[in-house]
Amino acid sequence: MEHHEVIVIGAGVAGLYQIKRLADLGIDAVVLEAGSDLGGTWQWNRYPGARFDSESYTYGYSFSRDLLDEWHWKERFSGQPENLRYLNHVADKFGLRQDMQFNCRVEAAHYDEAQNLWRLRIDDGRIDDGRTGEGRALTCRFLILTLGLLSIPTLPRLEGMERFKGQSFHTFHWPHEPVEMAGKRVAVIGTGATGIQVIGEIADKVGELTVFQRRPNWSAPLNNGPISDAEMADIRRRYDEIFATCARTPGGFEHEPDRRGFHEVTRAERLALWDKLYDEPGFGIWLRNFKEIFTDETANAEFSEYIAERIRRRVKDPKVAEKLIPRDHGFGVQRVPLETRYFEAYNRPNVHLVDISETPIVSVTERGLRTSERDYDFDIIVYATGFDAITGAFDRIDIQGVSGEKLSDKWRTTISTFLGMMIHGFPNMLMPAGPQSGSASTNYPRGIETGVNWCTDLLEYMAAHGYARCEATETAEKRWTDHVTNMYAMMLMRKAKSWFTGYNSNVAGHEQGTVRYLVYNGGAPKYVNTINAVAAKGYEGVVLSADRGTAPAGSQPTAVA
Ligand code: NA7
Repeated sequence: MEHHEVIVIGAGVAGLYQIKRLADLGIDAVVLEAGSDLGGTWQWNRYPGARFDSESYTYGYSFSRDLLDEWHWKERFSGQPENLRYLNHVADKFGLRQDMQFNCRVEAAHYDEAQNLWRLRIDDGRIDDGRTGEGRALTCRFLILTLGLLSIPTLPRLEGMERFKGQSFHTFHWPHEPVEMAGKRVAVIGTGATGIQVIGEIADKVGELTVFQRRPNWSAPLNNGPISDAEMADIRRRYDEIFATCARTPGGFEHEPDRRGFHEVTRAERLALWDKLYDEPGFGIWLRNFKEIFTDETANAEFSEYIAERIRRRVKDPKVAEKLIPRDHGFGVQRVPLETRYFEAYNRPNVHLVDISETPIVSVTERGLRTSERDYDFDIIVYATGFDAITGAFDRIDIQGVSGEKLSDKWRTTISTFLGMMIHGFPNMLMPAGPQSGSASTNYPRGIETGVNWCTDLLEYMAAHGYARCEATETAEKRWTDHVTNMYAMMLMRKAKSWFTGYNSNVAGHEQGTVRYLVYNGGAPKYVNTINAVAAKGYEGVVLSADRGTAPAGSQPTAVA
C-alpha cells in the first residue's frame, strides 16, 4: 500500500506552500488534489471579473526572495488568469508538481490508533473504468488538510433546475472554454463578492443582464490600476517593509486602522477620512477606518449612511439606488466586496435589478426563471450563490479520529479547534489554515504562511525529540474555542447572516442564522503571538508522545527528516 510520512490534501495556495516546506526538509510527502490541476481558488473560479481584493504584492508568497525579485505583478489587484499563472510559476520554479497527484478526491480519512497512522481512501477517477472498482487506499503518519475555506460551492434548492435548456453554472464551475455572452440574455443570482465582480465585468458585454438580488451587500470601489515597471521596482525594494507592515496590522494588509477614536474627532474630520478612503485602492475603506465601525452601533450607522449616500450619488434611478442599500446589516460586518463599475452597471439600459426579497424565485423553467411575479427568459443563468464556507470541505470527507469519532459529528452543532490548526481526538491531523485559525479573517496568504510554518515547525520539533504522535488536549481546545467565541461577542459581525457566521440558506442546518464561531477575530499579530508562545513552551496544550505504533504491512514509513 502506498505510504507517505505526510499527506497533504488540496493543491491551492496553502497546499503549494506546505509541500514546498516539506520537500525542503526532505520529508516524504505528497499532495492529493481533487481537481485536475493545481491552484485551488484560482484554478476553479474562472468567472469574468475574478480577481484579488488584496493588493497583488501582499497576496503573493513571501518565502523566496528570488521569487519576489522575478515576478512582476501587472495590476494592483491581479485577475484570475494571472494569479493561476503565478501559482504555476511557483510550482514549476520549485519543482512541486512531482509531489502532486491530481484527480484524487479523498473520500475518507480514518485514524488507526494501533498503528498511529491515517488511512485514506481516494476516488482517483479510476473507479469507473473497472481497474480498481474501489478507489485507492493510502496511509500516512501525518495528515495535513489544506482544503480551502471557500471550496464547496452551493446552489439554491430551486424546483426545476435541471429543466433549463440554456447554459447554467455556479461561478466556481465557470467553464474553461470561453462562454459566448455577446448579445445573450444573462441572469446573475447572488450579489456577494463574486456576483458583484461578475456584474461589474459583464454588464457592457452581454445583451441583457438581469440581477436577482435577495439582500444587497455594502461594497466600495476597488480602484484597481496597472503597476508600471518603476512601481514594481519600488515594491521589490520595499518588500521587507511591506510584509512587516502586513505582519503588524490586524487584517494582514498594508492597511492600518485609524488610531483616533471615532467619537474623539469631529464629524468634518470623519468625513474627510471617508472621502479619502473611498477613492483609495483596496480594503482601506474597511480596514483603515475607525475601529468602532466594527463594534459600536452608532459609529457603524453613521458610516453606513455615508456609504449609502455614495450609492445614491452613483445610481441614477433613486428607486434602484434604495434597493442596492442594505437595511439588515451595517457596513463591514460581513466580508466587504470591492467593486469596479458595479453601481454604474445599473445605470445601463440593458441591466435590470429584480428584488427577490419582494418577488422570490419560485422555480427554474426550460426557458429561464419564474418569480412570484412573472417569467423571465434567459440564455445563461449564473449562480453566484456562495459556498458552504469554512467547514464545508471538511464535512465532505469522512474524517474519523480516535475510536471512530466522526469530525462531522463533533462539528455538527458548533465547531471547536485548538488554534484553528489541531483538533482533540484527531491526532497527527493539522490544518494550517483551518476554521478558527488566523487565515479566514485576514489577508489569506499571509495567514497561510503563518499556519504552514507553525505546522511544519511542529513536525520538525517532533522529529528532533523523537515524537511520533501529537494531539491537542480537550482543555486547550476548549480554551481556544471559548476565546474565539468570546471575541464574537464584541463584534457587530455576530448579528449578520453571512459566511463569517456560518449562515448559508442552501445548506441544511446552516440556514437558520444561528451563529457558528468559524473565524478568529483577534487579528493577525495577536494570533501569531499566541501560536508562537504555544510553540515556545514546547507546544503547550499538545500531548506529544513517542508511540510510533506498528508499521503497516508492505509499507516503509520514513521518519520525519
Ligand atoms: P457570498 O458572499 O456568500 O454571496 C452569495 C450571494 O448569493 C448572496 O448575495 C446571497 O444572498 C445569494 N444567494 C445565496 N443563495 C441564494 C438563493 N438560494 N437565492 C437567491 N440568492 C442567493 O458568496 P460569494 O461567492 O459572493 O463570496 C464568497 C467569498 O469568496 C467572498 O467573501 C470572498 O472572500 C471570496 P443573501 O445575502 O444570502 O441573501
